[in-house]
Amino acid sequence: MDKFQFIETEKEGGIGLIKLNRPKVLNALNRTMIREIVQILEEFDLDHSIKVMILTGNGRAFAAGADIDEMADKNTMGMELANQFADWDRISLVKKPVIGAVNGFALGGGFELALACDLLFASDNAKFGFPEVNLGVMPGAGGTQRLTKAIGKTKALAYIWSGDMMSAEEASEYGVVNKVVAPELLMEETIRFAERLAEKAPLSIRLIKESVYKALDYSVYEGMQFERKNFYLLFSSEDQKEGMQAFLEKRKPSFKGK
Ligand code: DAK
Repeated sequence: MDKFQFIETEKEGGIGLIKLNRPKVLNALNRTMIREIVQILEEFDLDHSIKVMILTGNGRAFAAGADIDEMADKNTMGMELANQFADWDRISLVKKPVIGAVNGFALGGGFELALACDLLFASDNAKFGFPEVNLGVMPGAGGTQRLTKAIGKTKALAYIWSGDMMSAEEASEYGVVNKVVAPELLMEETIRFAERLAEKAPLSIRLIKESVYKALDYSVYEGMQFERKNFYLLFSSEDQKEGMQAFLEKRKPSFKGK
């Protein structure tokens, strides 16, 4: 596919791979690139052949933040009128699993993009951080919220105030990333995990994602009410019949996502 200027995409065995591709500027995110990322996430989300998406960066960065060249002369009302975050907000509406494979710097908007992924695998040389404070701004695409939910107030404030980078090891210790691996194994390990998810019942995977995210906003009681509705909903799927019948017949289920 060559319809994109700043990303590369591949489809293989149920997995949709998205690679940020401005390696000379460490995959700095300009508006077109953000729009392209959102466009392909939405396309893959509707593509029945794709079960899981992986987002990574070409070169030595996942993404070193928003493109500072593009951002430098922006003004408040211009950004508001351009509805700058409209594309960005659509990332969290993606229903299928999105796994981030962080291969180097994930800074500013790059860290926010990583935090918007459902799971993160990282190379042992990955570095996460919010350098906005050195530019006279602050995270604006979810950083103060998602990092705080992930690691708690005191650690989040220390990182966002100082702009210090978090190593892959620290990110793993704090539960920001699921797994840290050697750089040469990053894609292999990420794809292996994605392939395991791709074999599961797609509707279960989808409603589990939706239910788990409710846990971030709802009380336990409200969350459990929501969870129960999704649990019931799966009993109207063909895959529930297939999954349970296959167990009883001691064979592998063949899920259709219906
Ligand atoms: N923007 C533009 N160019 C960048 C860049 C960035 N964010 N990061 C790196 N580059 C460019 C460098 O300018 C350099 O270009 P040349 O000089 O070669 O032309 C090239 O990439 C290689 O970078 P370095 O030479 O600096 O490489 P080093 O290894 O020495 O340093 C570094 C790596 C990552 C520590 C350093 O490049 C760095 O500090 N980069 C900037 C990090 C940063 O401040 N990021 C921006 C934070 S603000 C939004 C969504 C999100 C946001 C805003 C809006 N909407 C949806 C509307 C988020 C805002 C931010 O991210």
